[in-house]
Amino acid sequence: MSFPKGFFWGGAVAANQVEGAWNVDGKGPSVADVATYKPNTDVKDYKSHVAMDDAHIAAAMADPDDTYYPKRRGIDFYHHYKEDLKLFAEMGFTMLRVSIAWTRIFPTGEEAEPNEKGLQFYSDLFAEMHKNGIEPLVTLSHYEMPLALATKYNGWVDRRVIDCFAKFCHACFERYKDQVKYWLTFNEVDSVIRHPFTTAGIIPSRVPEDKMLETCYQALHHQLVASAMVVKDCHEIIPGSKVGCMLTKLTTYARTCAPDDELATQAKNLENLFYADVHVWGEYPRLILKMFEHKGIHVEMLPEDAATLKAGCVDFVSCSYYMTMTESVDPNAERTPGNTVLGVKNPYLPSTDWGWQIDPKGLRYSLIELYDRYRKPLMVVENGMGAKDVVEADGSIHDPYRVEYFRQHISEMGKAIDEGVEMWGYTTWAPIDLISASTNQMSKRYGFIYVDQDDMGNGTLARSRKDSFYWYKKVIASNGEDL
Ligand code: BGP
Repeated sequence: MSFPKGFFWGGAVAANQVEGAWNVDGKGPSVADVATYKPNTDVKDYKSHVAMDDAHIAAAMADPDDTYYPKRRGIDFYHHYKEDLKLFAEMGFTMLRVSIAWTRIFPTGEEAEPNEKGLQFYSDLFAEMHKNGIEPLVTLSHYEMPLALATKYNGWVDRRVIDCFAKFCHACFERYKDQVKYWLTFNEVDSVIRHPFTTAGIIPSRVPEDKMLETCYQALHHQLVASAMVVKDCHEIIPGSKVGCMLTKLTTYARTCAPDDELATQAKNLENLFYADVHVWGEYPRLILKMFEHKGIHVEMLPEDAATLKAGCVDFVSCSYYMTMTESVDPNAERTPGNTVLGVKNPYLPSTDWGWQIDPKGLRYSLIELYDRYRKPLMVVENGMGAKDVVEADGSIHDPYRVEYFRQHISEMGKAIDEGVEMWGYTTWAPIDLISASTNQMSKRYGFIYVDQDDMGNGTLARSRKDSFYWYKKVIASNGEDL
């Protein structure tokens, strides 16, 4: 297996899942800060975010007790980042994917000037990364838009949010132009359709049910236009910068080879890829515009949007990859949850405790598909396994399941590279335990580094190395040879 020289190895996190300090140094509340954790429930997906309405938001903001809002405390990366970066450097990381919390820079999204303390925090963070030999990969929007834009405009449904975002990104490019070369615009840009509040600040109770899908596509269109605008801006401000799109890669297999299953599967895959199509090609695929027409979906596009999309094509394609899904037209086919989706169960695959199907070969399949379609360099910027870890009496944490998950996925990624796929890097989700995006649980752990904190926020926040820590270190040291 031959990972290219200079291949980036590392991990990925999002501000709202690690930083904490949600109302410190001028930060405004984001949509993530009002998502509730309900104790004693077997949460497997985004229930609390889906049920979001104005009354819930008002109650969350009036709640003096942060206990039920785990993203407000994260793992206190805001104050622990130096220690955490040292641990990442010890594993040999050459890249760390982080996001910038929009609300640290523009607390309500509409201030005339950026918040200096917020800007300084990330300046310090990037400086510390470089000191540790770690290249930053920065996501501009990772499920953490200003709550004020959600309540005032119903989020990305309103076209005015484009300018708010462009202003935020411009401030970031200006400030970090000498520190950050690699950027991503929207995390999992496709997930608006599945989780409108978290990803686009759309308050579902404000939208008639039969208009929800159209509303989501409208918000998505605004995000796609915004993304293209900021790609162009980044290229102008930071010569040589590389800006990518980020897709939830949900490769779907047909449950059977019955033609109806195959057609349903093809439709799923076209829908999944269309987001990246627009980013890479700068235009909507004809098949998707037809699909809108057939479903009676009207997306308002201004005449100038076509030129904007064309002028802001991305330099590379990135994705999260956790699982594949299966499709069937049989309404009785057994279902299983996946990353932000519910799909048909694949009888050939094992699953995690949260029902996410484990499919390392699906990663190879997905990379080949993406490279063949786009002919752009790829990065896998999220891949990992949520699991319940046990701390032994002596403090050690044995996580062979995690090692096995990564061993197989990295091996398949190596094979894809051998087959000709061009790849720049791989950042695992997540190198350190953090708050789960969908469930808000702490106990759904992803890290090589354990963080002493439970679902209710009890714990010392002490960091410790799991067995997988030493394994990943060895993988990086051998540039993926020693798995
Ligand atoms: C992706 C998100 C991440 C992340 C990951 C794991 O969809 O981009 O933010 O959290 O999934 O999901 P979860 O935390 O729900 O297990």
